[in-house]
Amino acid sequence: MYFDKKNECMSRDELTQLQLERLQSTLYRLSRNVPFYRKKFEDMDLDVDDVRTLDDVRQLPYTSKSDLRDNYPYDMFAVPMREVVRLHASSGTTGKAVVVGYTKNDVKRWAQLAARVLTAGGVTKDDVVQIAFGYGLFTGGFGFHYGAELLGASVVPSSSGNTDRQIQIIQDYKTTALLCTPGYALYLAEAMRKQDINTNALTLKRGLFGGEAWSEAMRGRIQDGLKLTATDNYGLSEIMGPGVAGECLERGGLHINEDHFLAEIIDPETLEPVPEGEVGELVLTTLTKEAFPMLRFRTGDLTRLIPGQCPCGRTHMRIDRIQGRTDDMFILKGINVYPKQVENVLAQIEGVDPCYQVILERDGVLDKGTVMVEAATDEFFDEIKKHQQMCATIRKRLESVLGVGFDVRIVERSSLFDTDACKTQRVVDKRTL
Ligand code: DLL
Repeated sequence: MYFDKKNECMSRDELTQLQLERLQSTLYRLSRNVPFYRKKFEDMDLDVDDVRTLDDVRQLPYTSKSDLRDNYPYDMFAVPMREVVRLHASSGTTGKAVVVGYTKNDVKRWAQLAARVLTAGGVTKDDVVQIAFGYGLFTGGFGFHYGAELLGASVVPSSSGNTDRQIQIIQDYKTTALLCTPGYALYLAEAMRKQDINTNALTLKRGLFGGEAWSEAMRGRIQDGLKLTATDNYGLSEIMGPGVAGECLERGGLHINEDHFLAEIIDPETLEPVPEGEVGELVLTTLTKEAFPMLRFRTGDLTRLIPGQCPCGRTHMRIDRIQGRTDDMFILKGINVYPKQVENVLAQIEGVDPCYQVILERDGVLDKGTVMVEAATDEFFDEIKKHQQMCATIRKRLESVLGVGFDVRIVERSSLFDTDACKTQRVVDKRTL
């Protein structure tokens, strides 16, 4: 099932030509209307007419998150405010939030792209779609909302939070498709387990999750817990919100809506393209955005291109699930550690969930790291010896794989999930300089 077969399945040649034309008109728009880019082009002695092939994109400047912060709130807009019909903002957990704007056309296209990823994830007009992403400045709620309406589905804008009410809505409204962060999906599953709700008797069929990093192990637990088919959805406010890329039911990677976004994967150190299939930083250029076009935006998200064509028939390339961020590495006792490495160790240990949090503290002059991990069952809490053995096993494995020691604490299921933020913060660094 496709929402827009013509564009989702167009030949690669046609797609390349379309991308080039759209890139060129985006460059004109930027050099005409955004002083930041005009100045960059001038400083680099760059004539936009010289961009004649898609490879020429490599001569163009990157845009970083700090460029956006420096131009807060409206200086990156390429249209006057009277043409802007909607404003959203990035979550702003690391510094000032970025404000993004949409024209009427942007909002219309956003709905179409959200409808595409919803359809790819198995949602149809016959579905009752419960959107438990936050409605507000966060793009998750509204972004999916208009896409689901455009599809003709019955939309329940339940927004985030209030778990008991969400569960009641799932049961009473006979929700068939659930949309939220993967962390919240797991939290809902656990809340239902505690309430002895028979999830086999629910009408849930599809789950479209995204907005934060998750793993195959988490997918498995969500699917088992909620009895639905879970697909991964990627997007970011700076580029549009949800609808940038999404998995089809083959679940072999997330198709990027390439007729609207040009993707590159670069080495974050050298800024050169990585060989096809290797992990690097995802860089995105918008090809049709009017109010907030972005040129080579460095997302900070690490992924790789999945080579080959997807059996679903879509010709748009796929990226692997996001494997982390360029800025999420931390240093403990001189050793570089990525949260993904911690997660990989935990995923191989039976009895604990892939839900974890790393706490970094300073004890006098010494750094200390603690890995908190949720138990898969309640049994560890009943038997002290078992609990201690399990902690020791995890400690040993972490040390041998990461080369640095952590304390380990096993905590109850769902206890690490932050219901306000609707996300689990993976690394909490309490060390002060
Ligand atoms: O999270 C947009 C969104 C909403 C996407 C709902 C999907 C579903 P921001 O708040 O700007 O926008 O956060 C964007 O979240 O750069 C990634 O680091 C992370 N992220 C988003 N989706 C995924 C995903 C929305 N599927 C930032 N897997 C991005 C891993 C994700 N990380």
